Amino acid sequence: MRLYGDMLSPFVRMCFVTAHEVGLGDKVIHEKESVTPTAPNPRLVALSPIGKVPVLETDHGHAVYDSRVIMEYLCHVAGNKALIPDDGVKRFRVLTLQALGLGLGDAAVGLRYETAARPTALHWPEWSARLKARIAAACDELESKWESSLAEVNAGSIAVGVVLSYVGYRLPDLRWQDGRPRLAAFHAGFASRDSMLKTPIGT
Ligand SMILES: N[C@@H](CCC(=O)N[C@@H](CS)C(=O)NCC(=O)O)C(=O)O
Repeated sequence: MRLYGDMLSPFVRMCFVTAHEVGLGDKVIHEKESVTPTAPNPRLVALSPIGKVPVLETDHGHAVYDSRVIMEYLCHVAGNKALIPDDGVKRFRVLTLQALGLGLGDAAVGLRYETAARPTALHWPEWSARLKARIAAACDELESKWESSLAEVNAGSIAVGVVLSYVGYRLPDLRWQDGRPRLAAFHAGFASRDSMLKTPIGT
């Protein structure tokens, strides 16, 4: 199977991290593609009308997107029941943590586009402030309420761990670690996992 995108995208990276975590690292071919919000990438649009990364092309030629569906697909192919448990209570806890990580990722990528891609004359400070507030609120929630789920490797902790790396890399001025020692400790441990070391930002 082929996975399109690059590791600058946290959504792409979390799919590659998942592939390594479920033992499919060498089965997923990396098709490096980059994106900008205003110019569609024809290779991606041929696979998905949404035109965002990541997109996975299965061995049967089917397109699978977006990141949360690709993560589940990889677990399914590997027969892995640990990253997205079947058990109801655990399952929806993990999926909610994953949604929190993805929401944090949407806000962080959105803020990056606002500050680095949008022409200065079109800046909308209230929107940037709202995105910053959303990032802070998500980090506060992760610090205070999710320690036990983050202690396990699951689809939620993967999404959160990867997105926090992105926030630190692209939005260092936010200093997300400040005042959040438990989240910082989680991230330090997660960032040293083999799956993270094999998928560095920029590859
Ligand atoms: N909901 C999507 C979000 C993916 C996403 O936002 N990808 C960004 C890169 S980080 C993208 O492709 N942006 C290009 C665009 O907006 O056209 C997912 O989880 O996969």
